[in-house]
Amino acid sequence: MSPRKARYIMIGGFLGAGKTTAMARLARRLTDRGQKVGLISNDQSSGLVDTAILRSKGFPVEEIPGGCFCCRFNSLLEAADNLDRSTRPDVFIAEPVGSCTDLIATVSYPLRRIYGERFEVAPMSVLVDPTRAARILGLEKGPQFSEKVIYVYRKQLEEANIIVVNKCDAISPELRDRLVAAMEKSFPRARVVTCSAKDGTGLDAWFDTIDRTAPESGPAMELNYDTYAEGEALLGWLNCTVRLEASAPFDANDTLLALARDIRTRVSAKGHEIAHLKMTLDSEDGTGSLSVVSLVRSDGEPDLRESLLDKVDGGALILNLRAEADPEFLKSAVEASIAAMDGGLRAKMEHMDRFRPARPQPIHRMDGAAP
Ligand SMILES: Nc1nc2c(ncn2[C@@H]2O[C@H](COP(=O)(O)OP(=O)(O)OP(=O)(O)O)[C@@H](O)[C@H]2O)c(=O)[nH]1
Ligand SMILES: [Mg+2]
Repeated sequence: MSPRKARYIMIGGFLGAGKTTAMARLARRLTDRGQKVGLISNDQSSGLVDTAILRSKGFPVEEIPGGCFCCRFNSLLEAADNLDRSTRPDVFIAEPVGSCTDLIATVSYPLRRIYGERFEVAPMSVLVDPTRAARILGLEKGPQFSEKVIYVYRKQLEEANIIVVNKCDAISPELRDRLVAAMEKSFPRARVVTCSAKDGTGLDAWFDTIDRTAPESGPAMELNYDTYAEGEALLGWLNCTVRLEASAPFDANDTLLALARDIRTRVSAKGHEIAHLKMTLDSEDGTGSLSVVSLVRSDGEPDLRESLLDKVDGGALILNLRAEADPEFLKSAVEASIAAMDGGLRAKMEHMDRFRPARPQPIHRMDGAAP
């Protein structure tokens, strides 16, 4: 391998903030400029919607299932090795699990200190969904997570080098400005930028900020790992794959939207807050195209983020749900919603994992970038 260094860019942020959407945008921009990219997705479990979305866009993706980057640090390096063998990326773009924090001390610093000859580590961006952030910072009212989940959320912002207020297409300029001011006040170390990963507004300024900002080298953020572990474990996690078949062609986009609404009704009826429900349906027609639906809060509307143009006879449904609820409850809610799907659909559950994330146990934790 040549001594050429690859850039390593981490895009963090809470569940549903828009990390995968932004990652695809950044990957496209770099590819258009002639650079080779390698994407790394990560989750507590396997069967990832994010990997399916990114692969459908034609990018090389390695998935690290079964724990966050800090706890699977060696897998992170293996993923980079695999991408090096297939693509030799100039830039790695990595999306950590959305409930994970302390990534500078446990991932960025170790990469710089141990593998500094191989990676040039960029400053860390942390994306926020503005509606979620406005509730957590007390600017707006609405359904909330409990205190220990909010602890994790705020810690993500505290360690950010760049805070990215995303989804500005979906809020008023007035709320955007109030959020920026509140972020600058509460998290003065970070640069705050705004964008819409969906329509592209503000992305160039953010990506330029990544290029122009020196990664920090100071002491690791203070973090109470007990509270962090408790906060993360309040979130129930469910990943499943379901085979759908129908006697007559059906509209996969409408099916996923209806399924998202039905799951939302069941979960919110019990007062649980959804962090992110995301689903893909692959018609397996050989085109690689997908129907993709996301829902990022219990009082939100499902978003048809990618649609299939033609009706389908069946396909593989991947469903990932993260909510502040008992995983067994999530299982019963999802099973009930799948059983209640209409349109003469037959559904066969092929794989299901549900659990609460285990206590984070980082392989490395470093108190600065220099030895
Ligand atoms: N309106 C709007 N929606 C966006 C924007 N960026 C992302 N979204 C939507 O937000 C939802 C979540 O986006 P993702 O990119 O999957 O978020 P994520 O942070 O990767 O989510 P997790 O991987 O589950 O943590 C999807 O419905 C996206 O279409 C944006 O700029 N504007
Ligand atoms: Mg994602």
